Amino acid sequence: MRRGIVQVVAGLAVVGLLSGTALAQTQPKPEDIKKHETSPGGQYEPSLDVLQQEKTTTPGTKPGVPTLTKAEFEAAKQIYFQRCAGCHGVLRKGATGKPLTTDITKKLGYDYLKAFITYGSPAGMPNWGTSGDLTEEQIDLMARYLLNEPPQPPEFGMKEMQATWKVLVPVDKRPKKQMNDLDLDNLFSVTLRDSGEVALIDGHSKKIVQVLKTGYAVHISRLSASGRYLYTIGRDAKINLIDLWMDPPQTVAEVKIGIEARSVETSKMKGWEDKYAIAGAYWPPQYVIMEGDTLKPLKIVSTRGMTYDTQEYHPEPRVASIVASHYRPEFVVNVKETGHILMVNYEDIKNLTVTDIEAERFLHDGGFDSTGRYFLVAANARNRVAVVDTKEDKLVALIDTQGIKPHPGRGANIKHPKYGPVWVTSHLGDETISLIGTDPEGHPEYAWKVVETLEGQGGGSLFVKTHPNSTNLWVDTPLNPEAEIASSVAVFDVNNLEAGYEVIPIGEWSGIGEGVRRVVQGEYNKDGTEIWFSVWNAKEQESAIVVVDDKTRKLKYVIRDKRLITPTGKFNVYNTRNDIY
Ligand code: DHE
Repeated sequence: MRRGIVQVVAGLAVVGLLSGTALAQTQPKPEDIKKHETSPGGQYEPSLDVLQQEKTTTPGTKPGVPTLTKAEFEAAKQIYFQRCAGCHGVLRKGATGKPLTTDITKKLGYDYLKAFITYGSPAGMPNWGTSGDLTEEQIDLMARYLLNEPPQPPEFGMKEMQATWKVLVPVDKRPKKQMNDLDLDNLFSVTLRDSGEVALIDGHSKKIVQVLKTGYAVHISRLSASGRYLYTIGRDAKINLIDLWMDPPQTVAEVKIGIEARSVETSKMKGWEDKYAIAGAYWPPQYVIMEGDTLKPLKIVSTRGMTYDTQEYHPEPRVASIVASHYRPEFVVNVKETGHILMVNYEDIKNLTVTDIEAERFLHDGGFDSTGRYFLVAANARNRVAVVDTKEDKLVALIDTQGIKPHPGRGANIKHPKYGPVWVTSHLGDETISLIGTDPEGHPEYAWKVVETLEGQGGGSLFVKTHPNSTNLWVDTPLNPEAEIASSVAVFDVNNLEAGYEVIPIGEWSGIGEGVRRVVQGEYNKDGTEIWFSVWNAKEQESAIVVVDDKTRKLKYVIRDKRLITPTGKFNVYNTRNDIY
């Protein structure tokens, strides 16, 4: 279960077995039930949907431990990977949540576990029972499951990778020049989350050019430095390499680099354009360097190792965001649970050099400042942002963002009238929008400090966005519990931030009447004259993309098409390959 059981479990493990009084304390007083409800920030934790399907061996039963039938064990395992592993780890050794290994759970006992799963805790453990997310039978099952040894999911090494690797169109059979008449720089790759596809949409006509089959629930798209190749990564760790020069664009190679994954990137350093690709996995905890134009896996590196601070072994530190340095032939690999930022030099893959920067635990998502030199990444469970200088390969600062659970996406770079260039992040846990100074040369007194905070519509924000040609700062709130806030966005005038925000009712503008119409992730066109928002409904409902004129903030176009199933992330080719945001 997610964060929370945490502190209590640790405390009780020290004291020993639970007393009756302690057990009673897990059941909150009726007037305190509300405090146990899960916040939007608490709900936004990894669901290991692919890993739950994997075959694992069922550990044998031990004396004094409740027996589970094979079917019960499978059902409990699925719930665990979907709901609990994101915080407590695949092996139950702890991540943002504390460990739930059997030495601890046995001391806590069945009744305690059951009550805790039912009511959650104000510290962050979701109230699975009282929220109605899990039934009483499921909670009974989970309490018994936690008393049994956890299953060990399989590894995924070179043999497994090679077995999935396919070059569908060999390099010498590919076109030598662009064969279609698309304006590739203004093409958008749009994740169709629940259909396992991406849609390529023309930025001018707003027509879907092509829908391509991909891995399961693609997380992000990234572009090669030349703009020719598009890489997508599914949650199932499947990468598709799409050649945008073909008519129509199509997948030319694919490979699976693990079982659960979220990030992919390609080499961008001058002289190394399009040469390598890299992807990071949640399970097994590893990153993989591949040939850029074929996806041939070349090198697998495990991220298992010591936490940066207490220097204790962590068996499953996931790979979160990865970006490509513009200053050195390096990838910046963010290792979540142990808090290391790895500068992986790809000049000599056989004798790999990695500069390991101690940063902060629970690194998640981030982006560059406006110069492309500094990389800012949120350690979201620590309410901090770490800043790395990619020219010097050094940590520059660790900044308390003054909000709860920063979640920048790649962030937004605005020119502040007083503080100069600043990078912006919003938060999952509250309405704070934090502005961090990023100009140590021109504005040294403001560099790497929160220079200002703004108040947005509320918590549940995932992404902020602007463009160098715009003076608007857009802030979404798709995970806010209020439907009206989740289906609209706030927009600030960068030159008059104190005036507050204007609310733009994107969900309403979509013309769709059904569903929550969560509005997620603004993405600009190449020129920065319009911004696209996804209106994200459930799979069986209608979704849309709403295009807003950036200058007038008025509706420009609504893309409604039955093929647009659960659109979420959108990646403009030009902006993505040049790190413009
Ligand atoms: Fe994301 C970026 C992980 C849920 C949409 N997400 C990222 C990155 C990571 C990550 C590590 C950075 C990748 C990079 O830059 O290399 N996301 C996770 C999770 O672990 C989490 C919390 C739960 C899960 O089980 O996956 C999660 N993410 C979501 C969603 O539910 C979203 C809203 C919808 C979806 O499509 O799944 C979502 N994540 C995105 C998007 C980006 C992203 C659109 C890229 C934003 C950008 O502008 O770069």
